[in-house]
Amino acid sequence: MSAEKHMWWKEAVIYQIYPRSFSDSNGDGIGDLNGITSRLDYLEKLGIDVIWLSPVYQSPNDDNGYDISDYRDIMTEFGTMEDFDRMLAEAHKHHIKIVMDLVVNHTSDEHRWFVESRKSKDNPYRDYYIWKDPKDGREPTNWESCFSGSAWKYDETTGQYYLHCFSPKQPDLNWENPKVRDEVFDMMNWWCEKGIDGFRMDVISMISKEQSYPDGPLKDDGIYGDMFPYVCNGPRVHEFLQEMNRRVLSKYDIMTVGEAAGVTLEEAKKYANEEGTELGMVFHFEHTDGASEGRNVIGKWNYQPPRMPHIRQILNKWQTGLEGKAWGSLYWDNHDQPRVVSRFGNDAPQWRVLSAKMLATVLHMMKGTPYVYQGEEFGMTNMHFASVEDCNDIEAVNAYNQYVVEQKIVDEETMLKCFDAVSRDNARTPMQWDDSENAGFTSGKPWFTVNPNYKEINAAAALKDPDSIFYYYQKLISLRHSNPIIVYGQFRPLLEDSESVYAYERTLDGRTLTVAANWTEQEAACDLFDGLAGEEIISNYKEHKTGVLQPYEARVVLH
Ligand code: TEU
Ligand code: CA
Repeated sequence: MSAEKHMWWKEAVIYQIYPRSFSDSNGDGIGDLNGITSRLDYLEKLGIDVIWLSPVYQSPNDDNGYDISDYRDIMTEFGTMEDFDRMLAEAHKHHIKIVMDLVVNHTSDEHRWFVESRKSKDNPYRDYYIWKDPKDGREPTNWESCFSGSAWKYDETTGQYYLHCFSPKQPDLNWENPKVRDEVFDMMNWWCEKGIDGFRMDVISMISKEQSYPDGPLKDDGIYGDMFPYVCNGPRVHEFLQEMNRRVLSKYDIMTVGEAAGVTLEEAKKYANEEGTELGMVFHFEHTDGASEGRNVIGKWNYQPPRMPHIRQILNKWQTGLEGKAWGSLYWDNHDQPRVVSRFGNDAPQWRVLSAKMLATVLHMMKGTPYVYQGEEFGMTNMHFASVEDCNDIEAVNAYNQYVVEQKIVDEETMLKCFDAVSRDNARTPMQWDDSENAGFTSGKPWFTVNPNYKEINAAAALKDPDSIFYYYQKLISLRHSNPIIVYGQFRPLLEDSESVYAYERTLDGRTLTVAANWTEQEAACDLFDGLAGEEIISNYKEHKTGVLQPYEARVVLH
């Protein structure tokens, strides 16, 4: 028996949809809810259990929906509440649950709460947000926002600054104010009563700020300070989440996952504790935002390819560290990360399929709940950005303006090389459904550039090919549903000194699952399977060699 309690969401596989780029049903070039409904048969065939829906609420789209102006209405471009209700009902008929993206660290500056709050210092909504007087005639702290520039914006009307950890159109809510917590919990209960199946909680680790608001340590550019020590994992964050759990989460059989910027292993054990007093699980970022060792350019912007031993050390630390204490999430990419086969694998035509299957094996045989990002299941790749005009993402455009145009500390060619490697736009190119115009995503003009490789890389081609990445993901998902050892088996690292092979084993009730994967395009020494009597449950090769793993070869044997 495993140390962890058995829960449905621990045995599930989650599929993330970025609605804007998933499927357009009405020809306006923008993905929408009816488009999602039309693709449920495809998702049921893949075998996933849950859809995590990136935000679909009313929003001016300064940050593509992560700036919400009305939590109880659907973004006009995505459809209506009736469309949502139909999608929810159809998903449930397809045995698929729907988890909403809850963005409550901040709202849009067009939310009525902020429109009121900024009117005057004595407005009843003033303390829904974080307002501070100037300090020595300037911003209250030296903090840099996640989207470049100061994290404070001056408001002429009342002569104060407000905090925005992201864009100036995303003012941070003041969670110290019990009225804010009442509003948020009421809204969450409203969605739960509609029958949704859980929440992914956007930057939930940032809702409690250090109330002394100190300056942060200077960052690479020597101008702004790092706010993370004072906005991540703050003094009351667990208190707020335990209150959320009591007033909302504990009343429903739902799944929760916290996107926990800045989370450490020790903090994760609190957020996702097995007693269930806060959240079900969290996302950490050590293997993604921290994928490349050292800094190649500045901040997150680098193009250094990650090394497997660095990634293995991180993932093994989390696998062994959470064991029996808290549940983890497993992901390679999402709407904020570059495409997994380009970043961690090899998207050259001769290696793309093999390396994508290898990476999927490494992740899906681990302990935790796996997440599949739209298009990952058939190996969509990064894009090439020839100029900043090709970019849509506010994070990239602002970084270009700050580092290339204003501060001139990075040249344009280097910045674009970083965009090709790690820009969030890589994940936001339209879903490649088939080889027809615009990859079958829309009959109109797509809101964003379709990756030119859609002619070869698309879902229709994958469905026709029994050896495609799609059917490999389908098998991995099916194996997780039918083998408790994959869900609850204890994790133990193997071959920890290998430069090329990532290996580990899982044990449960006297049985062992041995997993090994060669991360390189050369043969690599590995004798784990030599003479091993057992059942090979999955591999990306049909023939094997003694003593070695072939290029990008992955093998899993149950014995
Ligand atoms: O992301 C929070 C966050 O930390 C990311 O901005 C991450 O640091 C960065 O993208 C790494 O490159 C969440 C959402 O996932 C993101 O899409 C939003 O832009 C952000 O919060 C603000 O809501
Ligand atoms: Ca549309």
